[in-house]
Amino acid sequence: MKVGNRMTMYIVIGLIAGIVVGSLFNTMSDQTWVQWIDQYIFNVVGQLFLSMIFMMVVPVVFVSIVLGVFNVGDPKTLGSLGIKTIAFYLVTTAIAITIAIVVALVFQPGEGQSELLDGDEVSEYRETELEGDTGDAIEQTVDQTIIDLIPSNVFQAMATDNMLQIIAFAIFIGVAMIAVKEKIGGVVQLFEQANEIIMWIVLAIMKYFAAIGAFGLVATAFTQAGFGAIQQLGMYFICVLLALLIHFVLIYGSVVQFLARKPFLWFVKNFMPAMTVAFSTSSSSAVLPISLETAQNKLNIRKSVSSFVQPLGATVNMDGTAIMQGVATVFIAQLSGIDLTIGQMVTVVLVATLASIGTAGVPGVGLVMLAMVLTAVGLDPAAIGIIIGIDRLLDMTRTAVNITGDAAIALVLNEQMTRKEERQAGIKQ
Ligand code: DAS
Repeated sequence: MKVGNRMTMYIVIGLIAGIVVGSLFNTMSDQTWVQWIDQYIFNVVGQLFLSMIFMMVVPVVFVSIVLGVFNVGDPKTLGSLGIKTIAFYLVTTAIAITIAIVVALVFQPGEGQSELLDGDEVSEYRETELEGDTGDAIEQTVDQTIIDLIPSNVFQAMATDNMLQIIAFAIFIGVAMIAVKEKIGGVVQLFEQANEIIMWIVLAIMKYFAAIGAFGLVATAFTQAGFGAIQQLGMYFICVLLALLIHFVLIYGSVVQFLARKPFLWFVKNFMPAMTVAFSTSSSSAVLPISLETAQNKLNIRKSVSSFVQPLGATVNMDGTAIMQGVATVFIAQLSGIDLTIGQMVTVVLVATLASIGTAGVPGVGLVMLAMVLTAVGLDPAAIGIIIGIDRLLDMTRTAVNITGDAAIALVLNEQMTRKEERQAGIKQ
């Protein structure tokens, strides 16, 4: 079973229907019957679909990385692949934030809107969301992210969806399987068969539930936020989308065209099924099974590269999120009448890059990390309350960008591995 174009079309139809119906319902959101339909139909349908996909994430990540590491074949190649992967991820994220800051400085979305800081949203957010001093979280993030890389209890890591720890444990298993491969033939086959079963389940979920699930998730988001929320924050919304578009076309276009030497339109067309699911679910983790299947079967990326690079990217590489954080930080500084210094902008780049490393790809996680970025540059984290209303709509787009970056890097590394093998084959001849 594959992620076909027909399924992608059905998901897109579900998305469009969700946007139309949700926007219409948003104009009547004070009606009880609208609230009932939103809560008991849209939200339930959407969350059921999301839960089915989330059910498969830990098995997919664990099995695919074990097989990916084992199929890479030797720890030296794996080490080189790992270093290149992290390097590419950090560079593209830093570029993403820089693009975001430049766009926000040029278009000044926060100019003349300082009254937004006095709105109820800020005080409500301060009372409800901000617990403790997020400023401490930054120091904790640096050493804690390093310490937290290794699970002290693998079952707890899996039970709490701690993706970095699951990835670390899977890497250990994969390397060990390489070391003792003469003695474990059956185990490799077991993992390969488990992978077949898991991927069949994921694709069946997509085939039968993705369209209706996408409709439910988007309909409830637009019923609650609606285009009305965008009007007040139009410039902020446009700046985030513009920065996402520039990064998507300029950076990923260059990476795919010049580093992977593949036509960018071919890449976008073939990766579209994963992008539509990412847009629907607003979760890099939830879309991971589809990202892997699409990358391996449509972009022809080796399983060993795809199943190592993409799960890692779904957790540590969030260019779209970084872009939102870059624009939001400049936006909130402008609301506060503060001109960020170059030093503060560098801090934003570093903290936003670091903040994205330790967090799983789930809906809204970017906004939580934004509190740390704002605190790092001395801005009031409660100002997040201003943008929380439309964040769900932006989350859809930036999540699609997040996973596309992972696939673009996987394509480059796959191409480099192919060229290396061709060179070695040429040398042998
Ligand atoms: N929804 C997150 C993801 O899954 C991104 C974000 O919240 O910014 O990638």
